[in-house]
Amino acid sequence: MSKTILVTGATSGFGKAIATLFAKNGYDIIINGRRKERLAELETQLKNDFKVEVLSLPFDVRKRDEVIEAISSLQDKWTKIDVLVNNAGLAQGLSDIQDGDMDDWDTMIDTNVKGLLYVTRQVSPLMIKHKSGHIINIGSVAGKEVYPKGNVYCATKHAVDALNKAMRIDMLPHNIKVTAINPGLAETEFSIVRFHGDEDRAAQTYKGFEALNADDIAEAAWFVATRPAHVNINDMIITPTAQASSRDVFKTEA
Ligand code: NDP
Ligand code: 8X3
Repeated sequence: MSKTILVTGATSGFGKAIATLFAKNGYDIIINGRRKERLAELETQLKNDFKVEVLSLPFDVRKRDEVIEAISSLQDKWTKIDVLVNNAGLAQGLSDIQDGDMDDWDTMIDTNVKGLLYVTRQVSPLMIKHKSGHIINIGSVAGKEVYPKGNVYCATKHAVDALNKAMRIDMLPHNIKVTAINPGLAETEFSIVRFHGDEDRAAQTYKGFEALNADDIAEAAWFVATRPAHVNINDMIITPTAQASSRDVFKTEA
């Protein structure tokens, strides 16, 4: 019987690459995101390219009722979720704390922390029922250390780090694996979102070195999901070769 993965935030970046790689390897896929047209496009593409079953499940992870409604509406076939990737997330803004935009703060906290919790709260009981599963949390190097002006985004990813460790303990009796993948600088739509659509400023972030790409993270997700039953990868930090930490990036040009 084929396996099923649910990927939040699959309309772009890591989530899209993860959904695509798992589909390529025969998984049936539940794809989530808010942009329905992108989900529909990806659904068609994955079905055509890989002949797997794909279910688009649009919802906003920040909206508790939408999350509950979406997961509880799943037909039986889709309720045995082997892998959940808590990937939906974002940074908005890059400011000193005294200048921060409080709407940006709310969005980051609601998405990266509360959204991850809402989805996990709905999916983990399904995994427990089947006594198996794997929750992969997409954290960040920003969850391991802070950097200037990163304050609230870093705080949300530190929360993901803590929740990953806590979930690992809570899931132990249920034979459910829990893994954090913590990427460094990766070129996706992340910085365009962070800078509120300013593509030039976003592109500047990745100048002068080779950033990670979404496929690098998809390969890491595939690696952790395909270890033998007795092996759990707890925590993984992946950076570009040119990046040693949030603040140490070797750039050949500014
Ligand atoms: P992208 O902006 O390319 O993708 C983000 C995805 O999250 C989109 O599919 C978006 O879909 C989804 N999303 C955002 N808000 C919501 C929401 N409220 N409900 C449902 N889905 C949502 O960025 P990345 O792929 O780079 O980011 C993925 C994750 O990786 C994030 O958690 C990010 O913090 C983390 N990360 C990114 C790094 C990087 O440098 N790129 C490094 C380390 C971690 P839609 O807009 O359609 O809802
Ligand atoms: C994204 C990586 O360094 O921009 O989590 O915070 S960084």
